[in-house]
Amino acid sequence: ELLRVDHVGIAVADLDEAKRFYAETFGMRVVHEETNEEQGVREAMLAVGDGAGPRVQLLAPARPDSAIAKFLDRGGPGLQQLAYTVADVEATAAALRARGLRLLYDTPRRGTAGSRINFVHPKDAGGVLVELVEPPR
Ligand code: V0V
Repeated sequence: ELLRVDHVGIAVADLDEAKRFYAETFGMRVVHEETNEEQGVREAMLAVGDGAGPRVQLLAPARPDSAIAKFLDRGGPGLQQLAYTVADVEATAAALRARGLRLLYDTPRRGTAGSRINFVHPKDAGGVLVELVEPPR
Protein backbone atom coordinates (compact mmCIF):
# COMPACT_ATOMS: atom_id res chain seq x y z
CA GLU A 1 0.00 0.00 0.00
CA LEU A 2 2.94 2.38 0.45
CA LEU A 3 4.06 3.83 -2.87
CA ARG A 4 7.26 5.66 -1.88
CA VAL A 5 8.80 7.96 0.69
CA ASP A 6 6.97 11.29 0.36
CA HIS A 7 8.96 13.46 2.74
CA VAL A 8 10.92 13.60 5.97
CA GLY A 9 9.73 16.21 8.47
CA ILE A 10 12.13 18.19 10.63
CA ALA A 11 10.97 20.30 13.54
CA VAL A 12 12.59 23.73 13.66
CA ALA A 13 12.05 26.72 15.95
CA ASP A 14 12.34 29.40 13.26
CA LEU A 15 11.21 28.66 9.70
CA ASP A 16 13.03 31.54 7.98
CA GLU A 17 16.30 30.76 9.72
CA ALA A 18 15.97 27.04 8.82
CA LYS A 19 15.17 27.84 5.17
CA ARG A 20 18.31 29.97 5.01
CA PHE A 21 20.41 27.21 6.60
CA TYR A 22 19.19 24.54 4.14
CA ALA A 23 19.64 26.85 1.15
CA GLU A 24 23.13 28.03 2.08
CA THR A 25 24.41 24.71 3.43
CA PHE A 26 22.82 22.14 1.12
CA GLY A 27 21.54 24.20 -1.81
CA MET A 28 17.94 23.07 -1.28
CA ARG A 29 15.16 25.22 -2.70
CA VAL A 30 11.69 25.87 -1.34
CA VAL A 31 9.04 24.45 -3.68
CA HIS A 32 5.99 25.08 -1.47
CA GLU A 33 5.19 26.98 1.69
CA GLU A 34 2.03 27.33 3.75
CA THR A 35 0.54 27.69 7.21
CA ASN A 36 -1.71 24.81 8.31
CA GLU A 37 -3.93 26.27 11.03
CA GLU A 38 -5.45 22.94 12.04
CA GLN A 39 -2.01 21.38 12.58
CA GLY A 40 -0.59 24.57 14.11
CA VAL A 41 2.42 24.60 11.77
CA ARG A 42 4.24 26.85 9.37
CA GLU A 43 5.87 24.57 6.85
CA ALA A 44 8.20 24.69 3.88
CA MET A 45 8.79 21.85 1.41
CA LEU A 46 12.32 21.64 0.05
CA ALA A 47 13.45 19.89 -3.13
CA VAL A 48 16.65 17.87 -2.83
CA GLY A 49 19.10 17.78 -5.74
CA ASP A 50 17.26 17.36 -9.04
CA GLY A 51 13.95 17.37 -7.17
CA ALA A 52 12.96 13.90 -8.37
CA GLY A 53 13.10 12.21 -4.96
CA PRO A 54 11.44 12.70 -1.58
CA ARG A 55 11.27 16.16 -0.10
CA VAL A 56 12.45 17.59 3.19
CA GLN A 57 9.69 19.36 5.13
CA LEU A 58 10.61 22.04 7.65
CA LEU A 59 7.98 22.35 10.39
CA ALA A 60 7.84 25.35 12.72
CA PRO A 61 5.22 25.89 15.42
CA ALA A 62 2.44 28.37 14.67
CA ARG A 63 1.01 28.04 18.19
CA PRO A 64 2.51 27.21 21.58
CA ASP A 65 0.09 24.26 22.13
CA SER A 66 0.83 22.56 18.77
CA ALA A 67 2.41 19.14 18.16
CA ILE A 68 5.60 20.78 16.85
CA ALA A 69 5.85 23.14 19.83
CA LYS A 70 5.52 20.17 22.18
CA PHE A 71 8.14 18.21 20.22
CA LEU A 72 10.59 21.14 20.43
CA ASP A 73 9.93 21.60 24.16
CA ARG A 74 10.65 17.94 24.78
CA GLY A 75 13.84 17.39 22.82
CA GLY A 76 14.68 20.41 20.71
CA PRO A 77 14.86 20.48 16.91
CA GLY A 78 15.32 17.32 14.85
CA LEU A 79 13.63 14.58 12.83
CA GLN A 80 9.94 14.53 13.74
CA GLN A 81 8.23 12.32 11.15
CA LEU A 82 8.62 10.01 8.15
CA ALA A 83 5.88 10.34 5.52
CA TYR A 84 4.89 7.81 2.86
CA THR A 85 2.86 8.49 -0.27
CA VAL A 86 -0.24 6.29 -0.53
CA ALA A 87 -2.90 6.01 -3.21
CA ASP A 88 -5.81 5.85 -0.77
CA VAL A 89 -5.25 7.10 2.77
CA GLU A 90 -8.50 5.60 4.12
CA ALA A 91 -7.73 2.14 2.73
CA THR A 92 -4.15 2.20 4.06
CA ALA A 93 -5.30 3.44 7.47
CA ALA A 94 -7.91 0.67 7.62
CA ALA A 95 -5.34 -1.98 6.70
CA LEU A 96 -2.93 -0.76 9.39
CA ARG A 97 -5.73 -0.58 11.99
CA ALA A 98 -6.58 -4.18 11.12
CA ARG A 99 -2.95 -5.06 11.93
CA GLY A 100 -3.40 -3.51 15.39
CA LEU A 101 -1.78 -0.12 14.89
CA ARG A 102 -3.31 3.04 16.31
CA LEU A 103 -4.07 5.74 13.75
CA LEU A 104 -4.28 9.25 15.22
CA TYR A 105 -7.41 10.32 13.33
CA ASP A 106 -10.69 8.52 12.63
CA THR A 107 -10.92 10.29 9.29
CA PRO A 108 -8.18 11.93 7.19
CA ARG A 109 -7.27 15.58 7.76
CA ARG A 110 -5.93 18.20 5.44
CA GLY A 111 -2.18 18.17 4.76
CA THR A 112 0.21 20.07 2.56
CA ALA A 113 -1.21 21.53 -0.65
CA GLY A 114 -4.59 19.87 -0.28
CA SER A 115 -3.29 16.36 0.41
CA ARG A 116 -5.21 14.06 2.79
CA ILE A 117 -3.23 12.77 5.75
CA ASN A 118 -3.28 10.50 8.78
CA PHE A 119 -0.59 9.34 11.22
CA VAL A 120 0.41 6.10 12.91
CA HIS A 121 1.17 6.59 16.61
CA PRO A 122 4.97 6.51 17.11
CA LYS A 123 4.60 3.96 19.92
CA ASP A 124 3.10 1.51 17.40
CA ALA A 125 5.79 2.06 14.76
CA GLY A 126 9.09 1.56 16.57
CA GLY A 127 9.34 5.11 17.86
CA VAL A 128 8.76 6.72 14.46
CA LEU A 129 5.84 9.05 13.80
CA VAL A 130 4.64 7.72 10.43
CA GLU A 131 2.51 9.95 8.21
CA LEU A 132 0.37 8.67 5.33
CA VAL A 133 -0.08 11.18 2.50
CA GLU A 134 -2.62 10.88 -0.30
CA PRO A 135 -1.68 13.55 -2.85
CA PRO A 136 -4.37 15.84 -4.23
CA ARG A 137 -5.88 14.67 -7.51
C1 V0V B 1 5.98 12.17 20.57
N1 V0V B 1 6.64 11.02 20.70
C2 V0V B 1 7.31 10.79 19.55
C3 V0V B 1 7.01 11.88 18.71
N2 V0V B 1 6.18 12.73 19.37
N3 V0V B 1 8.11 9.80 19.14
C4 V0V B 1 8.62 9.86 17.90
N4 V0V B 1 8.39 10.88 17.05
C5 V0V B 1 7.59 11.91 17.41
N5 V0V B 1 7.35 12.91 16.58
C6 V0V B 1 6.67 10.14 21.85
C7 V0V B 1 6.87 10.88 23.14
O1 V0V B 1 8.24 11.06 23.38
C8 V0V B 1 6.22 9.95 24.13
O2 V0V B 1 7.15 8.94 24.46
C9 V0V B 1 5.10 9.31 23.34
O3 V0V B 1 5.40 9.55 21.96
C10 V0V B 1 3.70 9.82 23.60
O4 V0V B 1 3.76 11.15 23.84
P1 V0V B 1 2.44 11.93 24.28
O5 V0V B 1 2.87 12.97 25.26
O6 V0V B 1 1.35 11.02 24.63
O7 V0V B 1 1.99 12.57 22.98
P2 V0V B 1 2.36 13.96 22.40
O8 V0V B 1 1.47 14.98 23.01
O9 V0V B 1 3.83 14.17 22.43
O10 V0V B 1 1.91 13.80 20.91
C11 V0V B 1 2.52 12.90 20.06
C12 V0V B 1 1.66 12.80 18.82
C13 V0V B 1 1.45 14.22 18.28
C14 V0V B 1 2.38 11.91 17.83
C15 V0V B 1 0.32 12.16 19.20
O11 V0V B 1 2.71 14.81 17.97
C16 V0V B 1 0.58 14.29 17.07
O12 V0V B 1 -0.64 14.32 17.18
N6 V0V B 1 1.19 14.29 15.88
C17 V0V B 1 0.46 14.29 14.62
C18 V0V B 1 0.30 15.67 14.07
C19 V0V B 1 1.63 16.33 13.79
O13 V0V B 1 2.70 15.85 14.08
N7 V0V B 1 1.51 17.55 13.16
C20 V0V B 1 2.65 18.34 12.77
C21 V0V B 1 3.03 18.02 11.38
P3 V0V B 1 7.47 8.54 25.96
O14 V0V B 1 8.10 9.75 26.56
O15 V0V B 1 6.13 8.20 26.55
O16 V0V B 1 8.39 7.37 25.82
S1 V0V B 1 1.79 18.57 10.22
C22 V0V B 1 2.18 17.83 8.73
O17 V0V B 1 3.09 16.90 8.76
C23 V0V B 1 1.56 18.23 7.56
C24 V0V B 1 0.58 19.33 7.53
C25 V0V B 1 1.86 17.54 6.28
O18 V0V B 1 2.85 16.80 6.20
O19 V0V B 1 1.11 17.72 5.31
